[in-house]
Amino acid sequence: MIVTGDKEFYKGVGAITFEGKASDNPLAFKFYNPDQMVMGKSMRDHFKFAIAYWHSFCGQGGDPFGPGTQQFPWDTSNDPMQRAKDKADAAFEFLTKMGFDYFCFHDTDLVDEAETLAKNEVRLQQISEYIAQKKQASGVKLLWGTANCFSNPIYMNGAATNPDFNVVARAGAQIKMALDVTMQLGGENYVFWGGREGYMSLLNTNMGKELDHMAQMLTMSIDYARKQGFKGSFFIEPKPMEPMKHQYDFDAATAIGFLREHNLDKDFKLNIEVNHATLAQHTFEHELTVAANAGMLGSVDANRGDNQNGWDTDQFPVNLYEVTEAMLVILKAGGLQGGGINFDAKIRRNSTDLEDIFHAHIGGADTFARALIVAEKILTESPYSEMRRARYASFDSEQGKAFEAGKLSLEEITAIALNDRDPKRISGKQELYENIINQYL
Ligand code: XLS
Ligand code: NI
Ligand code: NI
Repeated sequence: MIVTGDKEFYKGVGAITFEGKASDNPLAFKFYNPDQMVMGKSMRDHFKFAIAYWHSFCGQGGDPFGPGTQQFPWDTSNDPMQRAKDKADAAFEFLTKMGFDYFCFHDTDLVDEAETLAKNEVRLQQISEYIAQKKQASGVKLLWGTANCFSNPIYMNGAATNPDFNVVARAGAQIKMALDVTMQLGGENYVFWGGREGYMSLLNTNMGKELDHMAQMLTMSIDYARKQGFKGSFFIEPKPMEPMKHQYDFDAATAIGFLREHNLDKDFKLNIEVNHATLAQHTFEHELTVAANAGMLGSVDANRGDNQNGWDTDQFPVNLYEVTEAMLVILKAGGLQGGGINFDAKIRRNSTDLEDIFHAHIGGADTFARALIVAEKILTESPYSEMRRARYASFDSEQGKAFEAGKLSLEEITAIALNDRDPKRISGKQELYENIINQYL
């Protein structure tokens, strides 16, 4: 059901439905068919597609060289509360036209920050009540909320890792208020992306102290939310750089090590973002695999980077080969734990029609849907799984099993090597694996 406010913002666009590959309607899904079953689960449930409030309803295309290029018709009132309500109307109209079930937000996306924290809390509570009604009317759910502890200049030296305790306390208050809104709106998860948690120079930075402070803030946040009855997951979203030269949550492996060191691994999982993976010189597939191996594959921020430059371009996903590799990892891991696919992506600065945002999300959803169908076929019809199993078959032998179980000493393994055999040369067959992916695309 489409839910609009007093006025309709996306005039001329109705409900986006599945029409199949043969359709030439640009405002229809070609592959994403929400109720289609794939490996025993509907596409809707595999993905839990979410829209990112910040990119789609706040960011107007400004860059370091010039202001925004889009004129949002919901961003006109002089009253910040009215603007926030109009923005919520636009968000829910868009969501319900797309047929997506989820959204994600930062506290500061919902309503402009007031001059003081206390006034800000009042604003947040008001908009939270308004959005709760829109949720009720539409059935749309909240995948996760988060606190923007990076845009306000007060955080220029960090938030939880700020050298000044007064700023750390302010960050704590902001996180508490964002958690409150997330819980009021039935949020299924809560995200920490360490925007300014990192350093520009080690000369003025006590890294050990700052990391301990960060862990302390996460511990306090968990304690508070659990006390209020919050059952969802907390996610860390790794990113290696930008805005800081070095971000503390550099990549999945770094974040997992940090969480385990500070006993946070029971409450936390990871939110893996494609463009953050590539900024860390990894692939999306690599970061997903590291998280899955640790049992911490929580959620995905879907987008893509650009091979020709080295920053977070947050483009919508189109690369079928890359997303198929990712879906293979996600399916093998048994799906995402509690999270979904949040389009943390923005249209280009010169995409200025109101309908462009529909094309962007349709393309992203279709890319994931197509990749899911292909990945299912690769797993169930192709020799891929058997080839991977056979590659490690020697560990199914008696001695191989004993090694894996920790029952062999270095002397014993030496004796096996001396007695038995010279290892054969066994091909890794990478090109064949690559061809199999192509064959099923
Ligand atoms: C920025 C991050 C951010 C988080 C939420 O690069 O992706 O958008 O997802 O704070
Ligand atoms: Ni990002
Ligand atoms: Ni993100």
